[in-house]
Amino acid sequence: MKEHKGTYLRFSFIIFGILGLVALAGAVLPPPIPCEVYGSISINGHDAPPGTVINASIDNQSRGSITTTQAGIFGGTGIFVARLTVRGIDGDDGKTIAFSINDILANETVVFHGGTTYHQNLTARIPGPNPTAHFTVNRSIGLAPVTILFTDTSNCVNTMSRLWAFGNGNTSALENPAYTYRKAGNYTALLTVTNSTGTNTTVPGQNITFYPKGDFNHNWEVDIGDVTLVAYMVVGRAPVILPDADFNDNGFVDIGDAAKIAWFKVGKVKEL
Ligand SMILES: [Ca+2]
Ligand SMILES: [Ca+2]
Repeated sequence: MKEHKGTYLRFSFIIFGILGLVALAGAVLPPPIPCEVYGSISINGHDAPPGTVINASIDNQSRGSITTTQAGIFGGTGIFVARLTVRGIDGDDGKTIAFSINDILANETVVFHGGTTYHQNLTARIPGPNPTAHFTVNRSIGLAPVTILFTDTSNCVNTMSRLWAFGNGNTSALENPAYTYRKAGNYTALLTVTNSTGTNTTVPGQNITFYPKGDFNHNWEVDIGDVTLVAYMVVGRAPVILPDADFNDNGFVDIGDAAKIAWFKVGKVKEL
């Protein structure tokens, strides 16, 4: 019995020993072979500067990172070039690697397969403030026809497109257009600017008012008041001489202009 007991004990030790080794082996199974990633790197379409930190993660857990030393590139194909090493853990094979660029999630991913070297360019976009459309005009009131200079003063980084609406159905895509209003009227000019962050339109817009030619008192018609005013200019009794009263384009307000507006008022001439 003793002999049997000793055999049994030795056998048990062997069995438990094997089980222990198996358990130990399981505990120290080598992790998957790392994979490596290299490529170009850009933020908002521009080369990311040196010092940019790229982090690789699987299941929201970091698996490795690299800090760039050149603009727009991380790693390369050379033997001694440092690449982004992604050290997976058991079970990572086939999972998605997400990348962050200075903590901004990159647009691209790759699938983890140990031992693979990936050429994967990375891009990220840091959202900026939404654009704010704004513009100025060199004048917004007067007598038609008149050419207005519009100047885009929007707060809009890297404007991709702009659309001017002059309030009469006409538009322009120029940066700073000059537009001639030929007919008297009230107009509301709008500017819409767009960049990668969004689009914005001036609200409520720029009111532009041009009265009919010769309507110096701004009541939307050439009346006796306007005729009288020009006559006063001619005789030097008006407070100011208005260049717009030079209807015959001879460089000053003279009796010819007074006569022309008077004839226009009574319908003897069709336009000023
Ligand atoms: Ca008038
Ligand atoms: Ca004149």
